[in-house]
Amino acid sequence: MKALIIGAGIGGMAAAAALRQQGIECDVFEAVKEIKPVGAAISVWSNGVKCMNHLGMGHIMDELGGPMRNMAYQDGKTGQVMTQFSLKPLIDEVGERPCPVSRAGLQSMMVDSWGRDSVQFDKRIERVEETEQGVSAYFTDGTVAHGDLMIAADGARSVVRGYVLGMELERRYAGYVNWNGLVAADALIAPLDQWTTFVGEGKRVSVMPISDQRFYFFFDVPLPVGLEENRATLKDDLKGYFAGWADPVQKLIDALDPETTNRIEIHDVEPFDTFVKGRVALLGDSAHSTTPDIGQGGCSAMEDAVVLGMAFADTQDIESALQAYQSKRHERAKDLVLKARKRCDVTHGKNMKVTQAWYDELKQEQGDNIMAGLKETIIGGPLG
Ligand code: URC
Repeated sequence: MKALIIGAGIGGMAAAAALRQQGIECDVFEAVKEIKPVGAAISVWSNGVKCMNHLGMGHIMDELGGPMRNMAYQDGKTGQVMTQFSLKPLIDEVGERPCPVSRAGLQSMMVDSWGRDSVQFDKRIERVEETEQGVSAYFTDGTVAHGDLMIAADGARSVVRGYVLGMELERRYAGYVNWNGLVAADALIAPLDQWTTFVGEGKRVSVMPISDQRFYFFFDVPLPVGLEENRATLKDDLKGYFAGWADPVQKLIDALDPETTNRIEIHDVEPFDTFVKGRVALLGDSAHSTTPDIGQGGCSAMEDAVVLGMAFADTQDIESALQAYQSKRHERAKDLVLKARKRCDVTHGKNMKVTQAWYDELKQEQGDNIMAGLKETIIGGPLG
């Protein structure tokens, strides 16, 4: 049996690993010559780490995961700590740690784990054709690949999604712009072993420790969509949006490199239930594109891959296995997208009264409520 994997991002490489564990041959195709993720880093929460372990890629987490042991919220303006606590009770309870990782590092190590020479780059899919016997991928360079099934991990702007759903979906603007990148970890910005978030005015500034004494940082500002983007004014823009914010925030802006800082208008896609048509399955962002607000985009793709592998462990009948994959995944994936959307709205001042109430809550928080929310998200995954 041979699978065509469309996309060599997190979802595609996780799917290839999962199918290989079931003895299924995979040909992997990637649209671009060189993958350049739009996010500098990504949170792999404990559910994602469990998936990576299950898929034989736990070593990547060991190597890339940052020392995120504590969590804190601080008032953006005054810098005052609103809540600060150890994540140990959560880690002990769910049985695995969270691993914020560099996106480029993760991407590269996942491709290496599969075999870099076994990924065909510069292969952009244009069209899918299915017959009783199999499925064909037609690429824009005029070439065609044939397989028994197709896993379309071709991202939030998936081409294959239109084929599976029979219609195109619009992405929904989530209402905020996110600037993200990596800087040298600096204790004057935040403790080196802590996920620290400064909040105020519906904005947020956050740093997460990743490997090699670096911070993943992101700045979120609620803004209209389609504003001009200009690297030359990036620092001044941030200085403007965060005028009067506490010293660590100013230090972070001073420290960042505008050349390697990404500016993303955050979108998601309204959840849908159909991930599969015949021999073709959507996986990862193509099936459920989320805002990053609960750090579950990558994890959800990894979960898809694990469940896909489990489905083929149960049956080698392609259509039955893909149907089982869909029925086990669509509710969970939808939950995560909607949970992220809800958090997004509270965090980013969709209704400032609600956001203010959240700030007030944070000042009373001992960690239990936040960890209960994180736990619920984590244990809802396929590996518990
Ligand atoms: N939570 C995360 C977030 N990661 O775990 C992450 C967030 N990355 O709210 N936002 C973001 O950009």
